Amino acid sequence: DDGYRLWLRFDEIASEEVRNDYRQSVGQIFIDGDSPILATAGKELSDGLSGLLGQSVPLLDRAADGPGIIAGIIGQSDLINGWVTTADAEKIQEEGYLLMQKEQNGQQRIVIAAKDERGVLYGSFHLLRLVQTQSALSGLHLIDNPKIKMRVLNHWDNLDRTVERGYAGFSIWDWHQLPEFLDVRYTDYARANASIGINGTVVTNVNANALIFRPDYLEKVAALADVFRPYGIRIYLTARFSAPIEQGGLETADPLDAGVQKWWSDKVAEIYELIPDFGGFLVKANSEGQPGPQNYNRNHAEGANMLADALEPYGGVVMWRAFVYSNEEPEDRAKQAYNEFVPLDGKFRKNVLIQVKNGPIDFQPREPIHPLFGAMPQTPLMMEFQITKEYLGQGTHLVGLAKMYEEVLQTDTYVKGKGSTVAKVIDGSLDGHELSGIAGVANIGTARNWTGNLFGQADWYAYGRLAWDPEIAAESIFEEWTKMTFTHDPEAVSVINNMLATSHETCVRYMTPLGLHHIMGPGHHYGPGPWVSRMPRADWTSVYYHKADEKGLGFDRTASGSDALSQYHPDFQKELRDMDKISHKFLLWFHHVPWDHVLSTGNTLWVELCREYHRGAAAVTAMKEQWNSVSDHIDPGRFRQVAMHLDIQEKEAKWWRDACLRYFQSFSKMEIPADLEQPEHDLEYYESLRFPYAPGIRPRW
Ligand code: BDP
Repeated sequence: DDGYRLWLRFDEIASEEVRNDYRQSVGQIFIDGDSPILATAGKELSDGLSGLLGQSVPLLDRAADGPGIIAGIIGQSDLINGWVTTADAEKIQEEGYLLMQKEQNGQQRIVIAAKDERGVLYGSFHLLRLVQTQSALSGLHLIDNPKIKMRVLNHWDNLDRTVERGYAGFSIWDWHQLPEFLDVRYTDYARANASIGINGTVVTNVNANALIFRPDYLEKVAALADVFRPYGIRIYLTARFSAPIEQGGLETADPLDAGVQKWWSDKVAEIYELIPDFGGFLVKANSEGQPGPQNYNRNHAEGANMLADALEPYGGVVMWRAFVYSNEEPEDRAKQAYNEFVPLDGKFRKNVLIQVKNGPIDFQPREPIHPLFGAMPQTPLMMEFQITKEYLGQGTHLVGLAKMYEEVLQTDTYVKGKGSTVAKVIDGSLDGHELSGIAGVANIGTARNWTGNLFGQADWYAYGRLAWDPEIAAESIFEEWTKMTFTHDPEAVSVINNMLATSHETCVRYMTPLGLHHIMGPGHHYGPGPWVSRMPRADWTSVYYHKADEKGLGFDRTASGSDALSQYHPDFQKELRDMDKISHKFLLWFHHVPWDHVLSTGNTLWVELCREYHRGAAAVTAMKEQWNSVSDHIDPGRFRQVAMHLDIQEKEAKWWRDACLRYFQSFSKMEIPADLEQPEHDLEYYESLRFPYAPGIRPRW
């Protein structure tokens, strides 16, 4: 097995008894209604259940006697209306569904009822998941509504098929052969996304190329949109702010210029002519060299609103990123987005969302939440998570990201009292926003198993499930995924879940323990590089972030330092202000701590740092043993893929540990405790390593 089928594996259930049981309840299907999305639901149910039950589960053209599945839209299907109570119907929202087992007038049914066709599709996938994980259907009665409206993937895919920060091969979009050639992967991609509730995709890189707006490219985009539509997925594009110059031949891209405004309105009209359900634009402006409104002395709101006005007549939105950089190097980059965006709260059009990375720096193994969450109550804020592992072991390390997503989503901002979690900010409930959204930077490529590292599939899966409902516990997502992907053996499931559940903390330990951050190799971000000190900008170096000196280690972001801490709510600050009370997770993020300072563990900072690095590396060795213990339950092809990656991860975890300890030791001048394995090489050796072809580097246009 090579992993191509992801979690959508519908192999025959091993136990005949279980199969027979399901045959009684889901042996036939009737979908009342006719539309491409309903047809998808029917086909998925029929194909999936036929595989699982080992016999054909037919899609009927009318409801037959005898037990089976009926599905349809409330208000449109008389049959469905007859099965759903008003009380239940009222609870179902857009894209949500009711899934129940019910007996009525002597008929046994599994009912999937929704207010719209996407709801029926999502309910169908939920039912498949229940059968795949061998859950009981009798007495089933659940209503599930998505908490977040726009659940999108962001592809950092370039038109030449390279993928920025991609570790799974090349881009799956074959622009050259589009629109005529439609790779079967486009359909399989859409299925996989629909199965976890993802309803949008931005197919182009945030470092955008205006060529996408050329008429022939728009036809290619339209061809992809046509493939995605029956799966309920809308397409979005990144908009390069200077496109009116590059594609329109104008002299300016000033958002207040009438000619520029007209160019965008005309372009948007052209897009909607081809793609009537086009979603809108994602924009990276005035960041890392990307053009933006500030080039014309306009602010982010003026830039975003100009595009929003062009999209508004068609119901399109602008997702405007808060990942900005000033040209001058700031004393603390962590403060910048907040400083630029908070004053603009209330100045954005209704169809603008601000897309904010989970933390204030850049997708580090662990960051505190971004201070913008909760600080712009008048503006819908989108979460941007990275699914691709730019800073977390890239293509080779097993790191269950759902734990990290959960930690971020459940963090309390305190802005409206206790319980004002990040999840409630982004689902719109805290401030009563109509629009809500979440984005995940995709980890998908041409690799046969889609994500390169097999366990990367778990991150894609978990992202979709949390986008649907940010309150789902990571552990229950791991359990679903493991059962759908690998095995039902209870022992093996628990071992694999444990690997997923602990691996994020493990990665933090061997890369950036105690709140360290941004100490990776330069440019490609592969491997350790705490010594990096010469880059075009100081805030691209490592020394800028760890501030190691003979006294101690860490970035003082309290009032005695950059005071970035003051950007958070006072109750949030309280937990972090004091270096003796702060959680060790964020110690060196917010404090410059003396090497000999004694921490709550009883160890000095130096000793704790050494022990954390060693705990991390040791946990990878343990993970290898755990994986070996489940070998009987995994097919040999996939077992080996994972085993080989774990070997690399073990080697690299030790490399991280030894390189970082050697480097920090040159400041602390203290010994690594004698009971710990000593680094194999000296610092010069680690510093001398070069990786000119490490994957995922940004191409220079
Ligand atoms: C950083 C990446 C860079 C991206 C940038 C962004 O290193 O490749 O372009 O973020 O999010 O994480 O725009």
